[in-house]
Amino acid sequence: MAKTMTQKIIEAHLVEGEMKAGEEIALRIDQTLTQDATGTMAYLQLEAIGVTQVKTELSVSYVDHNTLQGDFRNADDHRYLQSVANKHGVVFSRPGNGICHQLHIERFARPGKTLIGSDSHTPTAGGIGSMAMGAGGLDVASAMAGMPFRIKYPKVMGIELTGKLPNWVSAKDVILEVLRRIDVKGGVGYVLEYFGEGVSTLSVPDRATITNMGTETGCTTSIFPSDEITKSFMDAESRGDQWVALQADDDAKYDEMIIINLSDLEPLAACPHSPGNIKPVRELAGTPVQQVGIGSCTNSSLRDMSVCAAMLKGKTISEKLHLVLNPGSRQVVSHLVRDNALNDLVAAGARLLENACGACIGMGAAPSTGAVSVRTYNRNFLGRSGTKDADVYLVSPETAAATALTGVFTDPRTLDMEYPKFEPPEQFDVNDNMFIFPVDESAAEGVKILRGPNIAPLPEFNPIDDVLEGAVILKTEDNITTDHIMPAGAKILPLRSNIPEISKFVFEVVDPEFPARSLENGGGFVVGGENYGQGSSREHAALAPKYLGIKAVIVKSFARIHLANLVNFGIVPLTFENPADYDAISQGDDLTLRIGDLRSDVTLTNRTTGKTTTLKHTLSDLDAQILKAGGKLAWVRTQL
Ligand code: MIC
Ligand code: SF4
Repeated sequence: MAKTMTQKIIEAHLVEGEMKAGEEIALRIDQTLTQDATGTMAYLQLEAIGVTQVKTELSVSYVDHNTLQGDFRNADDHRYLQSVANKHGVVFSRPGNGICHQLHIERFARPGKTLIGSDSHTPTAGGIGSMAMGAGGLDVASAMAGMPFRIKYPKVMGIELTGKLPNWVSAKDVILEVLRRIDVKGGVGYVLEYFGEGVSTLSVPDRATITNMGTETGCTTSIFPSDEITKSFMDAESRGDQWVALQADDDAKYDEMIIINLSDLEPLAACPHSPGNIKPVRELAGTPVQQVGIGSCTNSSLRDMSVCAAMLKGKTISEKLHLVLNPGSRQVVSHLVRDNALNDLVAAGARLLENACGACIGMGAAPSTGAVSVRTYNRNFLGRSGTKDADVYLVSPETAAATALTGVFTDPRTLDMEYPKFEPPEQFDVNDNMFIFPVDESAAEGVKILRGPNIAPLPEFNPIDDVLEGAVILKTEDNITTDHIMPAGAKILPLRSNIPEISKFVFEVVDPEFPARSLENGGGFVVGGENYGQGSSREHAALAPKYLGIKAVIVKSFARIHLANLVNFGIVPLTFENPADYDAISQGDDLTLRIGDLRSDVTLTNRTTGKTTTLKHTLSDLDAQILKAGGKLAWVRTQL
């Protein structure tokens, strides 16, 4: 039978389950990655599981999110991460080396391999043909401990690319076009698989931009074929020997199909406050802009930075705005220095930030009050920039640089300028000296793990009762992101290793009284709409509400990673059988939920209104066991 790339990789890694849409399958995981903001929890959990050496082919711990080091807390986390990596056989990427996804595709990702990462943009590695998925930290810790990763067997959406991108239109516009068509929920349950003659016109970093931001469609992951272009990229990274070919069979069947003619695309922008709110840049042209950001894991490759440098060369950015740059890696910077492109950027007035996530996650460079900020990043959720009333737009590097020059939203096609052509180098500057490779297993016992006062012990949770009672502490709308549930930014990110402290900020942008109200009520329930928990993989969005006593979340539908995180931390995820039942519940209502052993539907009695309704769930028997045990950590311990 003809197969898609997804089917080929799954078949080669299937440990349990049947390859049928919607069935739970377990996959062997070859590689893992973590970053510091989710990593401290993941390694505390790995320690709690009690495995001495990781069982994967490769596990890498990156430091790129929490790099401000405003006080001892971030620095302590980094020290912990370095020591724990060394002890357990994990490669450690030092702060300053770059952003995890850019580095992973440069140095480690491989076609045909499975990768899970405690970051929702792990699918970036799909640009090189890896089946790379975002997951909660505990799932990544379990994979490091050698356990398989469980997902619902995905459907495959074939995205056929034809034609060739016109000048001034680039990979970011392709993924913005995908988002224009299917929005932030359209990918749920699917792998987005790219194929067609247009694929060969895109470089690996271009493909990685597309798979990176594919996350915003809610998909399980996105993947490109591994072809001659992939091979030359890997050759240029001095690892051509790791290349293998991968593509779908000619007559492979897709569950869904989209055709995009690259030649027809134009510069696009995602408007506030959703990556799926797409408009052509020409319709926004002329809007005054106060900040431009170029970089992040979506658009910080050498190509992206070099094109911007060529556009800014010999010019000065508009005095009406600030331009901040966060390059993806030291390799990128080293080339920019050699080509004098860094000088072109800085001379034009760009502010050079660290090779890290930076402004993308609100770590510095927050826009001014009510500002319009135009960024090459992948998310523009409310408040994520650090300024609640800022309007953040997501665009290509070309649109960002054009806007930086004029001070107003600018379609780059309207500039009086020749389109800069970029030729990728035949050989990249490979320098792995900011990776620390772990000591040999025999020496691991002597490695001391260094902890600081901000690294609080993991909270322990009890098994769950058959009947849950309490009040609706919060009722929310559709598309609540994990940035709404557990915000990040310079104030809150340093608390990622300290659940009691970070829980004080749960739902801060929605309702700052939430934590106090939940504690006063002895916990209770959250009610929500469609696509609850989209966005970041941060398990703190489950762990911190659990710590505040949240017992169940009842919504119209869930996003994949958040649903898994709720199970992992013992919060029961339930959905309304009839979406109109959502309307019949108000914040403050007292509820009784008979969950039993979670093998069947759940009855909800609203003690305030007297109404009884049925709630559904999609939990497997294993999920039910994990939940009843009080979460995955408690359950895993019983298994090892
Ligand atoms: C994000 O882009 O939202 C993050 C910050 O990278 C998160 C991870 C986190 O919250 O630590 C993600 O994408 O998973
Ligand atoms: Fe970092 Fe932003 Fe990428 Fe998340 S989306 S990994 S915060 S650069």
